[in-house]
Amino acid sequence: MNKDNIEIEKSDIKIINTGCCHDCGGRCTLKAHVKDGKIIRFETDNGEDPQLRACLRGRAYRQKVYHPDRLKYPMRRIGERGEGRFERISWDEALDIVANKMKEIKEKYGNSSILFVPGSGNQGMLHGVVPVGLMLNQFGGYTRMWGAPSYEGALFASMATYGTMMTGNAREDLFNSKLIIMWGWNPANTIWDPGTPLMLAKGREKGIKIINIDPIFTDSAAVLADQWIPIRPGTDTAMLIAMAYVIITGNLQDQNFIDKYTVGYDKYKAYIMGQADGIPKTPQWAEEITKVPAETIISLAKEYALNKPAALMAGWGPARTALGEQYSRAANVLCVITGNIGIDGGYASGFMRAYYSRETVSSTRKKKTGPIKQEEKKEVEKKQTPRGNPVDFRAPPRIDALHKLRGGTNPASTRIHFNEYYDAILQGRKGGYPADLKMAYIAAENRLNQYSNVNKGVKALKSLEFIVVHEQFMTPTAKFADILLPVNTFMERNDIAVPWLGSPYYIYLNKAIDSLYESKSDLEICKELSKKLGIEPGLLNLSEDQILRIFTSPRKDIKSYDEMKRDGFYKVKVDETFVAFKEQIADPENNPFPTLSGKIEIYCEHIAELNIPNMPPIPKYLSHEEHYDAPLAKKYPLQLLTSHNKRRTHSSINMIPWLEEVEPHMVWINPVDAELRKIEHGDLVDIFNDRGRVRIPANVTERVIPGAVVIYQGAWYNPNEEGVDVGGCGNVLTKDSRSPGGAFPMNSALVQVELYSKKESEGSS
Ligand SMILES: Nc1nc2c(c(=O)[nH]1)N[C@H]1C(S)=C(S)[C@@H](COP(=O)(O)OP(=O)(O)OC[C@H]3O[C@@H](n4cnc5c(=O)[nH]c(N)nc54)[C@H](O)[C@@H]3O)O[C@H]1N2
Ligand SMILES: Nc1nc2c(c(=O)[nH]1)N[C@H]1C(S)=C(S)[C@@H](COP(=O)(O)OP(=O)(O)OC[C@H]3O[C@@H](n4cnc5c(=O)[nH]c(N)nc54)[C@H](O)[C@@H]3O)O[C@H]1N2
Ligand code: SF4
Ligand SMILES: [Mo]
Repeated sequence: MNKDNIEIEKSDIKIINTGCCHDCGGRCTLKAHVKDGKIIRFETDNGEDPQLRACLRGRAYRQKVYHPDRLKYPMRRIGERGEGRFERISWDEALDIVANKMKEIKEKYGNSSILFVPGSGNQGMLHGVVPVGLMLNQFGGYTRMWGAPSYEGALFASMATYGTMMTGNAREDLFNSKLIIMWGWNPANTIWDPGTPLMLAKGREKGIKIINIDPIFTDSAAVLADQWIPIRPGTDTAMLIAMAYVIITGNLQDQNFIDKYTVGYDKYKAYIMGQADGIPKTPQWAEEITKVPAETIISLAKEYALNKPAALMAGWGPARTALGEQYSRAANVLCVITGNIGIDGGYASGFMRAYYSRETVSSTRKKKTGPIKQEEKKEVEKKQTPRGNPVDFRAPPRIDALHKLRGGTNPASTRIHFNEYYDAILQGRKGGYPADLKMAYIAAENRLNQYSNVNKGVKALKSLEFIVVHEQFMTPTAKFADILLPVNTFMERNDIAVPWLGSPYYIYLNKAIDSLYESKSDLEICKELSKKLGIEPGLLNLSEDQILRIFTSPRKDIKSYDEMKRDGFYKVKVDETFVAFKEQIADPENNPFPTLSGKIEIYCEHIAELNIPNMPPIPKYLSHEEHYDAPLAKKYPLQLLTSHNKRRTHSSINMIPWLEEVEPHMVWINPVDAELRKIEHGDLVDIFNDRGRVRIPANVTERVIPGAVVIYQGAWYNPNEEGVDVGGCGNVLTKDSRSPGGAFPMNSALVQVELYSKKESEGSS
C-alpha cells in the first residue's frame, strides 16, 4: 500500500472517545476507531498518569459487540423454559405481550408479585437497570432485593464498627504506608479502580513492603507482593484474632487511641484471652485452624503493629463466606487497636472504597451520633421511601437491619435477600417471605448463573407465571424468558460511568456506532413499554443527553459536562489526599463517629440488642455447616472458592474467544489432592456436592493450597441430559443462604472431586 492510500484510509477512520463500563472494578477509556460504521480497533488512555487505561477485557470488547451469537431481534419462547427455543417476533408484538401480561398480573396479584431482578451488566448512569427501575416505579412498584453479593459482609462490619461506609482513603495515600497487607485482595485482576495495580507496583519499587494472604497464589501475589501467606479458606477471622492476641499480649496496641476513640476493647480482650471459653486465642490455636504457622502469625502481627502507618486492605473475597462479616469486623478491629485510623498511610479497612473527598458519596455523609431517641427512630422510618418504589414505601424496616437507621442500604422489610429469592419464589408468604411472586423482570443480569444453587433456581424460575429479560446474549437466564428483548452494547448509545470505588474521574461513553440488528437500549425499550402500559414515562421521554445532564447536575465536581463529552472522560482536580476519619481523630469532641456511642465500636451495642444467633457484638471466630471442620466435610472434604479472574467480568464476556485463550476454564486443584484422586493436568473431572455436579478439565497447580479447589465465577451453566453442568458454573455448588449480617456464602461450599475421564481419551473414543 502506498503512502497516499494510508492517508486516505486514515481519513476514513473516525475516532470516538468512549469507554468501558463493566462491573469489574474499573471504568476506563476506549477510543473506538470507526470505519464505515464499524469499529475496527480500540485504543485507550496513553496519556499522563493517572491513566484510565483499559484492561484486556475492555480491549477485547469488540469481540462481544460483533459476536455472531448476539441477540438480534425480540423473541417469544416456544420450547420449555431453559430449553432455549424461541421464535422471532416484532417489537410491537413483544411489547404488547409484556404490557398486557404486566397489567394482568398487577390486577390479579398486586405490584408486590412483580420481582425486579436488576443486574450489574451496565455500570453507566443511564442504561441497564436504571430505566427499568424508573418504569416499574411508575407502574406502581415491585418487590425489591436487598444485599450486594460484592460486599454485604464488609458493609455490615463497616456499619457496625464505624457507623459508615465511608472508610477508605484515597488510593494515592497508599504511598504513605510502610506496609500494605493485601488480605484476600487481588487488584491485579479485579482492578479496584484503574490506577490501583500500577500504584501498588510503584509503591513496592519505593520500598513499601507488600504482603498477600490468600489460599490462591494470585497474579497480585505473583507480581505485587513480597510475601505470600497461604491460608485455609474461611479461617481468616482466627488469624486476625490471633494477631490481636500477639499485639495485646506484647503490649503493642495503641492504648491512647483505644482509650480515646473506642468502646468495648476490654470485652474483646477478654474473649481473646479466653476468659469465658477457656481458650486463649494464641497463634498456636490459630495455626491449627488456618494452617498458617504460628511463627508467621507472630511476625506478621509484630510487623503490622510496629510499622505504622500500615494499610490493611481486607478484600471482599474472604467476606463472601458463610459468616463473612466476622472476618471484616476482625480486620477492622485490628486496624483500630493499632491506631491506623484517620492517619496518612493507615487504612480503616471497613468498606474498602477509595474516596477522594467527603463530597463524593453524599449518602454516606450523614452524621448521626449518640443514642437514637424513639422520636428520631419514627422520623427515620417515616423517611424510608427508597427512590419512590411504592411497594417499599413506608414499609417498616427489616428487623435484622443493623444499619437501618444510619444511612446504610436495603432497610425495608418488603425486600428479599438476593441469595434467598429462589425459596421466596417457591414458598412465598407461606414461607415467611413478604410477597407471593408471580413474575420476574430481569435486566442486565445473568441471575441463574450468578447466584447460588442453580438447580434450585431452575425450579424456581420454571414456577413463575411470566418472565421478561433484557439481554444481549442467550445466557442461561435468558433461556428462561417468555419474552426476550435484545439490548445494545456500550458502543451503541451514550452514557456516563462513575468510577467503581469513587476515584476522581468520570467516563463519558459517546455512542460509536448505531445499534446493531434490531437491538435497542434499555432506555428505548422502557420508553416504548411505558406507553403501552399507559403510564407517564416522565424522564424516560427525554433524550439521552437531557437525562445525563439532569443526572450529573448535582455533581459539583464536574466543572464541564461538554468537556467530559468531548474527551470521553473527566479527571477531577483534587487538592488534598482524602483520609477517612481525619476529623474524628483530630477533633473527636466536635466530630464523633456516626455510631450509637459516637466512638468506634469494637463491641457493638446495636448488634447486642438485635440478639441474633451467630452475630456476636464483638468479632468472633465461629464454625458453620460448610466449614472445613463440619461433619459434612467427611463426605465433601474440599473447600470450593469461586473468585473473580482476569478473563471475565462475571459472566458478561464469557463468550470472547481472545479471553478464553488467556485462561481456559478449568478447576484449579493442588497436586496433592489431584494425586490422591489419580487426576492429571487436563483430565476431565467432576466437582460435586448435594446441590449439583460440574464437569470441567482439571488445572493441577500449586497456585491453590491443598484442601481447596477453585472454579472461577462467571462460566455459563450448561447442563447435559443428566443435569451435569459441563459449562462449569460454580454456583451449581454454592449454597443459597446468607449470613446473619447478609454476606453471600459463595466461598463456603464443601465439594468432592473425582476423575471423570483421562485427557488422552478425549476425542479418541
Ligand atoms: N476481572 C474482574 N474484576 C472484577 C470483577 C470481575 O468479575 N472480573 N468483579 C468486580 C466486582 S463486582 C467485585 S464485587 C470485585 C470482587 O472483588 P473481590 O471480592 O476482592 O474478588 P475475589 O476474587 O472474589 O476475591 C479476592 C481474593 O480473595 C480470595 N479469597 C477467597 N476466599 C478467601 C478466604 O477465605 N481467605 C482469604 N484470605 N482469601 C480468600 C480469593 O482467592 C481472591 O484472590 O471484583 C471486581 N473486579
Ligand atoms: N460463585 C460466585 N458467584 C458470584 C460471585 C462470586 O464471587 N462467586 N460474585 C458476585 C458478584 S460480586 C456480582 S457483582 C454478581 C454479578 O452478577 P450479574 O450482575 O448477573 O453480572 P453478569 O454475570 O456480568 O451479567 C450481566 C448481564 O448483563 C448483560 N448486559 C450487559 N450490558 C447490558 C445492558 O446494557 N443492558 C442489559 N439489559 N443487559 C446488559 C450481559 O450480557 C450479562 O449477561 O455475581 C455474583 N456471583
Ligand atoms: S473490564 Fe473493567 S478494568 Fe477492564 S477496561 Fe473495562 S471497565 Fe476497565
Ligand atoms: Mo460485585
